[in-house]
Amino acid sequence: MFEEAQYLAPVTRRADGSIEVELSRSHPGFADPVYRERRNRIAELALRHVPGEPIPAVEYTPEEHEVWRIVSAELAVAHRELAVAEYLHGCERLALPKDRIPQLEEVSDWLEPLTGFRYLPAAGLVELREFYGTLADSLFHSTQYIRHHSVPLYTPEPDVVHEVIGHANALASDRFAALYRLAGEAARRVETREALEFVSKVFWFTLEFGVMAEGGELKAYGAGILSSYGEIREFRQMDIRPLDLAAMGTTTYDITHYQDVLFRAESMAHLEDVVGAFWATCDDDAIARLALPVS
Ligand code: NLE
Ligand code: FE2
Repeated sequence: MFEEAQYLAPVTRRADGSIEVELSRSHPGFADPVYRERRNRIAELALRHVPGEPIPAVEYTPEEHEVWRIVSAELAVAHRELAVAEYLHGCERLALPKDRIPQLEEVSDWLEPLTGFRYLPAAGLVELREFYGTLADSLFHSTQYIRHHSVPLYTPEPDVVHEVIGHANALASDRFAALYRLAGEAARRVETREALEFVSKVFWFTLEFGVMAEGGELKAYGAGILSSYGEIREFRQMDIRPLDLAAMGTTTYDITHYQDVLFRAESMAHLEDVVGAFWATCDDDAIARLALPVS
């Protein structure tokens, strides 16, 4: 979670010290007091995490595990048809459970021997530089709550399905993990807010919502497409544009609905050559030149 951070529900502390997650009126769980209480408890748990200590385990309810089972099953079918091979390779290596929500500590223990990545719990919004910067240390900030059961096919708000099925499977691939780390290094290197936002938008249009040509078809590798069994069935109909750093870094997007503008890499190597090399070397000056309006 990060840029999507704009959508993340604000977390506030009440006078009595308890935690309140403020869901917006349009959130499917807004009028569900049981869901809202769950969100408050899970945010509290994340806030209790001490760096270096194991991530506090959430005792998920049978209903929450059921949401995971439904979404996992739908996504597994969609992925075989619509996900890039490198992501499927990550799925095979990580072998996530399909019958229950895994704990972030478990996900970390499975990922670390593969690519070095571990997860950190996030109660709510994580500041942009912190979210991206820690990727350079092979750390991924993640929410722990699950989407509301009434709308399992899509949530604009990153949840544990998105963070784990979308991102952890990619982070189990050496090639994708290397790209995440390079994004983190870029976020640490740039100084201005504008440059940081440019780096984060390139991340949004690639590791979050990227698509790729493969075997004469269009496949998805972005975690935001790969965690929504609604959106993954639609991406081929969207406005598909060629991979272009200046365009990705300056195009605006609305996180509350399916993404209608997507950028296509021609292969993994093409993504690495263009986006990986950009993150590996970019600085404020280079980004300022890229961000200049074309006259
Ligand atoms: N739209 C994604 C999903 O439904 O899984 C989550 C948000 C990605 C930014
Ligand atoms: Fe994400």
